[in-house]
Amino acid sequence: MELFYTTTSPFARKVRILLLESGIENQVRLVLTTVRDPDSDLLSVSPPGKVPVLRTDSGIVLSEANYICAFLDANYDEVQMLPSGNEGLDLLALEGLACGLLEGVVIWVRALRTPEHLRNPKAIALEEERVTRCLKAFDQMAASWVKNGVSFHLPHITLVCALGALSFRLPEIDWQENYPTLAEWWIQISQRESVKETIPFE
Ligand SMILES: N[C@@H](CCC(=O)N[C@@H](CS)C(=O)NCC(=O)O)C(=O)O
Repeated sequence: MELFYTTTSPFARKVRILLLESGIENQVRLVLTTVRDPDSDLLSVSPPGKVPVLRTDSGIVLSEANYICAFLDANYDEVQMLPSGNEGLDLLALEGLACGLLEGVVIWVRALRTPEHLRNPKAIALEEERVTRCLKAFDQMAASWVKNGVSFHLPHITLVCALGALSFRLPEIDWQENYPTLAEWWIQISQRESVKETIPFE
């Protein structure tokens, strides 16, 4: 299998962390690619031209991080995206929140990177409010995560990717200052090899 990725993409990071946490990273060849680039090798593989993309051994091209994770979960015993039963349902609900935060962060960053004269202040404020609501919710939840020790399932991976993107793209937004419990969890979780190995860089 081949995983097309960039070092900055939080969506690709999600798949990379899942591979590392499952111990099957050696079964996948990582292909560093470029996006928003007319010469990118990715375009002939996947017309949307977004990362991550997974090309399976049989040549099927999968895009969208969540579908790639679902494929890995269904095909590799080592991968356990979510536990079964009520715990799994709670984590599925949490995964929805974490995906909402991740998308919010990406859209907010994109809106802020638009040249100033083309910016839409209402759209920017809306995304900022979305991110703020999600961060508040996670800060409250993080109290029991910090107290009860580290559990690390799919929503926690997604949350790491969202917080990592926020720190990487908008370091001036000091979320750790405003959400100290979440920051405490972040410090604990940042010790994991899968998290350290996938820190975004340009
Ligand atoms: N919904 C997609 C989003 C993927 C995505 O937007 N990736 C970004 C990098 S973070 C990308 O490839 N952007 C290139 C572009 O917009 O052309 C997923 O979950 O995989």
